[in-house]
Amino acid sequence: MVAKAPTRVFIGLGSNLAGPAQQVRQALRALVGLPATRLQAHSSLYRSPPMGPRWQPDYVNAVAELRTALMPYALLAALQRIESHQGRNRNSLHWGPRTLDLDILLWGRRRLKLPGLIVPHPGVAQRAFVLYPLAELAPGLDVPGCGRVEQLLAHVDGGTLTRVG
Ligand code: A4P
Ligand code: MG
Repeated sequence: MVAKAPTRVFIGLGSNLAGPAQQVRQALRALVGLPATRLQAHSSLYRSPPMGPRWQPDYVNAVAELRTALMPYALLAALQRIESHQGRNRNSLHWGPRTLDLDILLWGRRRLKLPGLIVPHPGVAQRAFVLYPLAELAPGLDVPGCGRVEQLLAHVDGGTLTRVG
């Protein structure tokens, strides 16, 4: 299903298995191939220690900006197909290691609370590995219900985040 006017949507990408930086780059290429969607820009890649169980490898994260005419559930389904294609095991531990995680961070200025789809993605405002790439990509961006990205950045610790070359 497609909407009439494209919406500005931000996607969070994360990986900590099977060549995380390569996984993120492969996923960015997959986003280019989505129907009724344009990949407008993407951030640098950032490495950080895991949030959640400590025994897992470091993550590589990035944020992508899309213009899409897809409806929210259609985009979510397409993102889950990309995750599966890149070997995502959906039955594994909560906040455990994964080859690829694609989250819908923001959907224009909308707030969605639908079964299986919450936007802004819960945790956007508290996670350095989301806020740093988001601020790089969209300075001054307002996160609906949370505030400007720079204000949110002031409350997280970016000290363990490093840019991947
Ligand atoms: N879902 C609801 N809202 C959304 C949304 N906005 N975007 C539902 C995408 N999915 C959404 O997701 C579980 C369910 O969330 C889906 O069925 C979907 O309908 P999932 O991807 O299967 O599971 P998950 O990713 O393990 O769960 P969760 O709670 O989304 O995990 P997070 O929040 O993504 O955290 N440490 C670092 N440094 N970097 C990371 O990227 N990521 C995680 C996972 C843990 N630690 C990390 C990182
Ligand atoms: Mg997820």
